[in-house]
Amino acid sequence: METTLIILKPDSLQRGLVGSIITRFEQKGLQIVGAKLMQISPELAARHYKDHHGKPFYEGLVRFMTCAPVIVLALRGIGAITIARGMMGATFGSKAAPGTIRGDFGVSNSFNLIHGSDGPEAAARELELFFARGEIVEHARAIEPWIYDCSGGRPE
Ligand code: 3AN
Repeated sequence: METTLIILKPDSLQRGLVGSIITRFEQKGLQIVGAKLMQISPELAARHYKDHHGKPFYEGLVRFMTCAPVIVLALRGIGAITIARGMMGATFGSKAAPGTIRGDFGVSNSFNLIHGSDGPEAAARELELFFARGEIVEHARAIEPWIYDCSGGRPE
């Protein structure tokens, strides 16, 4: 099982798309193990986007991410990181394929609705940045045996 960090960016909340986006992840079968509304501080944004520091879009990106509240989610499932990235679509709304979150809900390249960790190392680092100890609650889902085939002893 893998856990990934998802951020529903300020445009998702301002445009009232939170429910639609979370519904997609729920319907896919990913489990919500962390969720909170928060306003990202410039310091936290700088730590989160440290790899983009110095790039032409960096200042605008930090301004955007800190301008209004976001919702952060911890989503869990087998292959959750790759699955969530696929569901998000390409970085730019103008290029993202129909059927993806960015492809269906946005046209902007900067206001692209959602962030998702791009690998296991990033996921571990980002989950620690955004969730304090105890805020991620791993729990059994009654529906689990219908989400995964558990007949072989291991979920598949
Ligand atoms: P992704 O979120 O698809 O993994 P990254 O990690 O390449 O994309 O970029 C992080 C964020 O920086 C993107 N979500 C997007 O908001 C912003 N970004 C990346 N490249 C550009 C760009 N050329 N112009 C404006 N914003 C950008």
